[in-house]
This record gives sequence, C-alpha cells and structure tokens, in this order.
Amino acid sequence: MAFCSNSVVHYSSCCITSNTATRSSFVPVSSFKCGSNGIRVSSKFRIVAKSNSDAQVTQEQSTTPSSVLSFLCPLLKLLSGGDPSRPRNATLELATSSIASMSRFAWGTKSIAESSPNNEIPSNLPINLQLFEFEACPFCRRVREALTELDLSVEVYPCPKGSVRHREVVRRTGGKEQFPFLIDKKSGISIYESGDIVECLFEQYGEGRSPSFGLLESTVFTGWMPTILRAGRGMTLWEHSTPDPPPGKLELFSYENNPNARIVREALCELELPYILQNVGEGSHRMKLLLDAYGSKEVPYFIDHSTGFQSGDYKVILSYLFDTYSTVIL
Ligand SMILES: N[C@@H](CCC(=O)N[C@@H](CS)C(=O)NCC(=O)O)C(=O)O
Repeated sequence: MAFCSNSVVHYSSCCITSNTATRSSFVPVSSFKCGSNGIRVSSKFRIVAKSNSDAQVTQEQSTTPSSVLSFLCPLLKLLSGGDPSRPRNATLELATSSIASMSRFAWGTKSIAESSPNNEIPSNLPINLQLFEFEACPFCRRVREALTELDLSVEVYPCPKGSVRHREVVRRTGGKEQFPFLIDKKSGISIYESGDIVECLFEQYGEGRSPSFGLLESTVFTGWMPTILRAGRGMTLWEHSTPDPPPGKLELFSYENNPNARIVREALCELELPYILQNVGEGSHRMKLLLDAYGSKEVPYFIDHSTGFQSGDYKVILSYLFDTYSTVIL
C-alpha cells in the first residue's frame, strides 16, 4: 500500500503530479458527474486535471468561505485545556466526549454491513479514498459519519489550522483550503462540499442505499456540539509536533461516534499524523480483520507499523503519540 510507507511529501507529489493524476479520469467541468446515476455535484468547485503538473480549478467562488470556526476559534482556544500533551482529567475527557457522541445520536455509529451479512472484507482490499479534514470541523464530521455508515476505510490526512504538510496538498490539488476535501482514486474524482461528498460516496459505494435519516441535515443542528463540547480539540496543530511525517503506516480501527476514538483522532489531528482509518461501526465485517490481525476487539485500536506499538487503551495511545511524535521530551 502506498499510503504512509513513504513520506507525505512523496504522497503529495503522487497525488498531484504523478502518472496517477494524468491517467485519472477527471472530466471537463461541464460534464462532471458522480457515479453511474450521475449525481451532479455542486457547481461551485470542479477540478479538471489537464496534465501532470497542471491541476486547474474552476471556481465560481474564488475565496475560502469565511468559516464560523474562525469566530469560534479564539473562544475555543480560551476554553481548551491548552497543551494537549499534558496529563488530562480523564473523567472530564470522557464526559465531554460522551456527551458529544450523544449529541450526534446514532449518526456515525452503525455500519450498513449489518444488513449484508455475507460480505466478507478481504484484508488486502486497496484503499481508494483519501480524506483531507480536521477533527473539529462539523462538515468533516458529516463525511466521517457517512464513511462509518458505509463501512469504508479511508486514508485520513489531518489538516489542522497551522498545518505544515497536508493543507498545502489540498491547496495545490483543489485550489483552496476548504475542508473536507475527498479524493477517490478509483473513480478519479476530487470534491469539496461535505453534502456532495456524502451523496457521491453513497452513489458509488452505497449499493442503492441513501444516507441515514437526517444525516445531511443534522450538521446544522448538532454538528457543532462535539466541536464546542471538546473545546476545539482537533482543530489546531500542536506547536511541538514533529515536522516530519511518520516513517511508517499508522492505522486506527474506530468509528466516528465512539467517544474514546474521538480523543485519539483529535491527537492524530493536532500532531498532523496521517493514518489509515479502518471503520468498525456496529455490525462491520472489519471487526473480524481486527481480531484476526491483532487478536483484539477493542475500539479504538491503534497500530504504529514503524515501531510495532499497538494498543486499545486511548490513554496509552495518547501518551504514546505525544511521546513519539513531539519535538520536546515530555
Ligand atoms: N459548505 C462546506 C463548508 C466547509 C467549511 O466551511 N469548512 C471550514 C471548516 S469547518 C473550512 O474549510 N474552513 C477553512 C479553514 O479551516 O481554513 C461544506 O459543507 O463542506
């Protein structure tokens, strides 16, 4: 698997200027569609890859939208616990993350695989989806919830504010910093706009299903709750994160609405560490992979393939991440 086995620098050049980009079936703006039934994606941002080094973006809206987050950010920073590497109050952490999960009801908890009992997931299934996002972003949350529902695995490239690696990839590929941004290597499309991404994912991988009731609409109503309750964790790059990407693959078995997994994802985001997200929502067939490969049923379950570290305890994972991927000795 290409992901993470080399540096992100290699990945990014792959993503933007490699032969893959040239071969991929980016199509002219006028005919850009998603999926066989042709869901038409938002007309705002459509990408046309013309050559190895020339990704042209057609924008009817030329600037990054002013985000509510930019108003919330200073407030959330004031409220936040500050240095994420410091020991935390476990009760408070779990309480706020659990209430955040409750605020999202069942979205991002169940997998549609539950109703298709015969679909075994092969362990060597290629991962075609690359998601550029950040944990605190409610629109990114909507996409991650859909990914849990669809039982899809994805390469996650966290793009916290202050990002030193992944935001640049998005800017060069899509033309602006807006999140979420999804690249589907299989169908050769790259999209902004969370609603379009969710519709497109269901079109491509939903086997005729639609997003669960209210998933798309819910972002406006309770999508902000986890961001606020978690005081903006998973929004900003931690100043002492290592400047280099991890030498090997990081893998997280998780589902979106799991309170402990949220805390781990926030740390991965604040350290700008890319990882393979193996969704294991309720009923997911991927649980068997976790059991077969690592002898565990714990969620979240994190593996750092370059060091051999693995754990299903979020507190142990957290201290491992900040110990290993910090420039300061803690
Ligand atoms: N309508 C877009 C809104 C996306 C959006 O506003 N994302 C914010 C983060 S929540 C963003 O990209 N802000 C720019 C930044 O973080 O630099 C969608 O549904 O995806």
